[in-house]
Amino acid sequence: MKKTGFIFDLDGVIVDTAKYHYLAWRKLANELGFEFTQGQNEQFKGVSRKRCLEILLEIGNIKASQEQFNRWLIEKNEDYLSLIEKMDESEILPDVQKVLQFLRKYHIPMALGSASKNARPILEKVNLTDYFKVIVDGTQVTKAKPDPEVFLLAAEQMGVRPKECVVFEDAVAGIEAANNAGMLSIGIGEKKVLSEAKFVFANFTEIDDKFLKRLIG
Ligand code: B16
Ligand code: MG
Repeated sequence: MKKTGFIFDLDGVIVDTAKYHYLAWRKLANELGFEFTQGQNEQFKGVSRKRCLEILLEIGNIKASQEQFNRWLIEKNEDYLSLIEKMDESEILPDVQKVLQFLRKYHIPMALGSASKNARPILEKVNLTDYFKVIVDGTQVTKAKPDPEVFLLAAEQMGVRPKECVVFEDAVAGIEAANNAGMLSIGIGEKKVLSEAKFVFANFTEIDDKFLKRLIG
């Protein structure tokens, strides 16, 4: 199963920004007068900012004009940006660098495939930009995960065929997108949540060189 291109999701795979997204959405929900739980936040993972707000307003049973909707989008993003302002390398999830370094040693091209419009500045903050040959983020895609667009674009820009790509994802929609792209999906998180993934690991500490060597042939 020789794999020649590796694609990484950002939020929840490389860094735990999901918790900051959650806090910013919860703040908005509370301002609007309702609760937003961590369980509900699961469905926000890998989903675009706009779609997240649509879901949030459905949860709160709130109707909004286009203008108000856009103002809340801006407000949430400003809150999120202030929460991640001080982010640094210490927020990289365990053993991410180990895997990136292993793949770099074998000259395997790597791409970032994220729904986030803030992906580039976050990679800069945690000092990982240089590992990635390609960065595809929320500013470049028109169709959200589970559509495979983000990963297909990453494969094309790496010059690797989709079936030779591996995708690391923490979101149900992201695993579906990888499968829809014909790529090998690896879930980072819980098996019961990411049941559609080909392999699931709790985090990168569970992924050893032997497994990676098997992937790259
Ligand atoms: P932003 P990923 C996704 O990133 C997050 O999982 C999702 O919760 C968020 O709403 C989305 O990015 C958009 O983020 O508001 O920064 O553009 O997991 O695809 O890296
Ligand atoms: Mg994610």
